Amino acid sequence: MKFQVSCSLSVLVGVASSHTIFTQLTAGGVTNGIGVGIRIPSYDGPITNVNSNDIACNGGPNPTTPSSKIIDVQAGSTVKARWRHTQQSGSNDIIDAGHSGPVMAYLKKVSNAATDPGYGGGWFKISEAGLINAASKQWAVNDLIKNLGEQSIPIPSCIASGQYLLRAELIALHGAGSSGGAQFYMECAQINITGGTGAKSPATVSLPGAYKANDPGILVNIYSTPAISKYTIPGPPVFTC
Ligand SMILES: *[C@@H]1O[C@H](CO)[C@@H](O)[C@H](O)[C@H]1NC(C)=O
Ligand SMILES: [Cu+2]
Repeated sequence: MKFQVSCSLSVLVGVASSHTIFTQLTAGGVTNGIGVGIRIPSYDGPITNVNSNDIACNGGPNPTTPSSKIIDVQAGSTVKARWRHTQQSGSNDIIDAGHSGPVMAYLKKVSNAATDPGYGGGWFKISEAGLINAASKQWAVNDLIKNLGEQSIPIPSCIASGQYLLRAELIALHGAGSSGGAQFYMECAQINITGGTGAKSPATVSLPGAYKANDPGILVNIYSTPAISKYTIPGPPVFTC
C-alpha cells in the first residue's frame, strides 16, 4: 500500500481512494466500456488552473486518450456517468470522501464529437448539485459515493439533435480555502443526440472563461467556523427546456 502524497486528506481516511475519473457512460441501457466514447486520462489528478484550456476536457498534465466511438443518446433520456478512483479501480472505489464539493454536467454542440478539442465557447450546463445538507456536511460528492460513482444526467429534450461533447465534472473543495486550491475533475464523452426537438437554443459560456479563481464557489473555505450554510455552485445557471 502506498500513500497518495498528492492527496493529504487520504492519509486521514485511508489510502484506497483519492482523485477520480469519469470512466464510463451508460446510455439507452448500454454501459460502454472504460474509455469507450470518453477521453480519459491515464492519471487521475485534478486540473487546478481555471484559465487553462484543460479545464474543458482535461489534458495538459493528464494527457487523455482519444476514442473514435460516438455514443448514441436519446434526447429526453437520462444517461449515467460512472466515476471511479482510477481506470483500474473496483466499482466501489469512487473518490476520497473528503473530496467534498459539487457535481455537474455540461453539453457543447460540435460538428465532430470525436475530434473537437472542447475548449472555447458553446458550453451550457444541464445539471448540478452542491451542498445537499449543510448541517450534516453532505455534499453532492457524498451522494455520488453512495451511488457507487453513478451520476445521473438528464439530457434535455428541446435541444437540437446532433453531435455533442458531454462534460461531467466534480470539484473537490477540501483545499479551496486558498487560491488555486480547488480541484477540478472532468472528462468529456462524445455523444450523438437523436430525437431532439430543437425548440430551444441554450445560452452558452466558454471554458476556460466561465470560472474565475475567486468565484465564491471556487475560492471557499468549507471548514470555516461557523460552518458554511450555503454554497454557490460555479458556472452558469442550469439550462432547462
Ligand atoms: C447520429 O444519429 C443519426 C440518427 O440516427 C445518424 O443518422 C448519424 O449517422 C449519427 N451520427 C453519428 C456520428 O453517429
Ligand atoms: Cu484528489
